[in-house]
Amino acid sequence: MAVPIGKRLVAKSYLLISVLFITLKSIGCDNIASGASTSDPEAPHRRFEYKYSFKGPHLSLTDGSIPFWIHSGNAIPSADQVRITPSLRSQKGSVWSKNMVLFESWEAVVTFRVSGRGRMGADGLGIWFTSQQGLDGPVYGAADKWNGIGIFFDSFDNDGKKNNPAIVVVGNNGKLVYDHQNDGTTQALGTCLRDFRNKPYPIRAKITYYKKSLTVMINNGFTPDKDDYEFCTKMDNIVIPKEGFFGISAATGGLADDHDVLSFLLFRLTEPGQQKPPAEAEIPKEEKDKYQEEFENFQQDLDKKKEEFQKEHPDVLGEPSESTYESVNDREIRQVFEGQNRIHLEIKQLHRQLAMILDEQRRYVSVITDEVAKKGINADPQMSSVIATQQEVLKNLNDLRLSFQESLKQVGSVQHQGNAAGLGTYETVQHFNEIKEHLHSVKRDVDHLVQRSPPNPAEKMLKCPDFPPIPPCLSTLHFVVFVVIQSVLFFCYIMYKSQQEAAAKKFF
Ligand SMILES: [Ca+2]
Ligand SMILES: [Ca+2]
Repeated sequence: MAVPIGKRLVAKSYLLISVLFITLKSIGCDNIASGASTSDPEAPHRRFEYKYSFKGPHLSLTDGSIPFWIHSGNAIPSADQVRITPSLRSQKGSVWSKNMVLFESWEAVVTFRVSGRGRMGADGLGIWFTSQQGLDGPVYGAADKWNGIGIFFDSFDNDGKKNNPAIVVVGNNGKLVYDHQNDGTTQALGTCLRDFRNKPYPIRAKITYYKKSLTVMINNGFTPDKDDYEFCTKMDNIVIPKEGFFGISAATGGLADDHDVLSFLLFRLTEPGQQKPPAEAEIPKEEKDKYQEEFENFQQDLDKKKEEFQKEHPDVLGEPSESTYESVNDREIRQVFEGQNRIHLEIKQLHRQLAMILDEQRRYVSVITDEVAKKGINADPQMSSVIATQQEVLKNLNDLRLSFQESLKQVGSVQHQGNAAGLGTYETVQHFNEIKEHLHSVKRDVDHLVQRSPPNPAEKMLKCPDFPPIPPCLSTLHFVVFVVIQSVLFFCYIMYKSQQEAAAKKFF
């Protein structure tokens, strides 16, 4: 099967990162260990073994495998943990170190969570050191008749003695069949009662095999303090295989828990005074060279790929993004929009002013009408003509206002369309034409008003400014001019009216 080069490269880089990360970690752990040994001369020398360990945040590779470990069954490795079993019924899973452990004394620190929604869970989790990898089987997901030692975190109370969850240590020489019905109590070398399910912090189990003694210490997950261990059990004169594999397995039954392992850290223990394993052995020279070579190859591949990509996509690199500069089209559209906005605002303002004038006009008309009503129907014919003219003015103004309203709508819709689909379409041009027509009709109305306003010869005495010649093309300036004319006209009317009133007073 051909694996894509990209994937392979990524996998390689992950492996390198993992190895580097674990190695760096080991330096840190080693320092801690050295610190401990200086305070207690009897304490063993402790050295981290990255080939038998895993932990986040780069626990698994992109292909789902764990460096130096194999997983089987329902186990699901992810970046920061291995879910040995999900909380589904009858699941089994396990992870096992690929390499055989060849040193005699060790300390394993396992961080895990057992969590489920029920008050009771099942079945439990096993930590193993056995001469063979027990990839599959009935004992917490691992093989029965194992040769070595199993530390079981038994969630389910099979014998009904209300003594679960419990931690049970069972040794086997490869012939014993695990006593599930009694929760292994008949075979237990050591045991302690601890509830390890659903704790706020992960559970930590520190299992030490040193000078033929096996000690199990538990951090109960109630505190974030990682070194807060409690004694669980200790077995002296225990003989376990000299060489073997580490494993973690879990199983669910009718009830189910998530069994998640966050890390497995292994330390090699050496008695003080004994010759420490050579520091060089941590990463043998040939292995170092191999990784170095792999890294260089990876770097070369990466550079090559980069070059190829640049060749294939010359437009992607080396050119500033197009958004930096404005194209001619974009600029035109922007300018049109800005112009549109200005027109829109001007028309709006005109509309408002027109409404005000209309109100004023209405007020005057009502005042005059009242006046006429008071004077009787046979009033001055001049007065009737004034009223008629006023009403005409009112009507024209109203028309003018409606026209403006229509224009406003048109401009608004054009802007909306422009925003949605860009400018320059046929519809837009049409809208512009319509607006133009409306504006022409407005102009006509204004002309009409100007012509009709002087109702009698008295008006002629007043000098109103000349109407400016209207250029063929319309602009917002013309609107302003119209409004000015309208205002002047209005002023003229007021003057005229006051004169009329003065004249009427003379009659009576
Ligand atoms: Ca059980
Ligand atoms: Ca039990």
